[in-house]
Amino acid sequence: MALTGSSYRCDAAIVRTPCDTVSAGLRDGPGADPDVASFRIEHRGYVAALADAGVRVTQLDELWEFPDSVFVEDAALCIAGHGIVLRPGAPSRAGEAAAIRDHLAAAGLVVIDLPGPGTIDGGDILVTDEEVFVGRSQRTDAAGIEALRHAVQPLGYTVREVVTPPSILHFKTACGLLDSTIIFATERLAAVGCFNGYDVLVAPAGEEAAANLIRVNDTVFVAAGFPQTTEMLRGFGYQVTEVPAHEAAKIDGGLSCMSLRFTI
Ligand code: CIR
Repeated sequence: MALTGSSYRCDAAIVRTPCDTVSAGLRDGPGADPDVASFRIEHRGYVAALADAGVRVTQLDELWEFPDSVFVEDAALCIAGHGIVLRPGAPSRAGEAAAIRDHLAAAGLVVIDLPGPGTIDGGDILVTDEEVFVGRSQRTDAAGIEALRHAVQPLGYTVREVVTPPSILHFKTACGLLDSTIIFATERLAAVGCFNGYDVLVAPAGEEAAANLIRVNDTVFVAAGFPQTTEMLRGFGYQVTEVPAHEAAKIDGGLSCMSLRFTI
């Protein structure tokens, strides 16, 4: 039986500095490029918020050859003392997995290399205390989910395969964990019924982009600019920190994507 809160309690995190080429990051549709200097300022704020929440942060050097490499979440899954090297589904991002591998080991995690041929992005994975939700998406396929199932079952987790709504990049674009049994999600995702057995708080209308929140120890990080969400969560007794992530959002990134969080 997993410890209550094991899914959001952490004492360490790995992040990566946004690189000079981040303006070429992948995105769905047209839109303004992120500004590198502004992105780095926001990233420093994100790192400071992690430290304030009691997390020791290891900041990796930028990788100019991978414009999206600031989104370390997609390259690995840190779970129960293990670092699972994933298989990012976008061809331009596949090499990010090898680039994170040694850092997982250096952090003291037991490294597991997910075998091919499937693909799976960390953004499609939501871990609760006992379950691993995985959303099948444009980036995450059946073979990738099967490989992950084999990797996490021996660690005591059950995999729940769900579907990432077609209009969004990743499953966690539309949801985040608030507590061991409470999930915050967009109305659309909640309506699918994939969270049976959990309580769901629905994102206020118009603030669906706030759904990619993260619980870090006793603090919930919510992207800045979503006042109804912040007020609602505070009303439920959560300690909320608003973290600016406007530049990440320009290339479809959010708060969960920018760190790997774990306990050592
Ligand atoms: C991408 O399309 O891969 C990046 N521009 C955004 C990745 C965001 N990652 C995440 O949601 N886990």
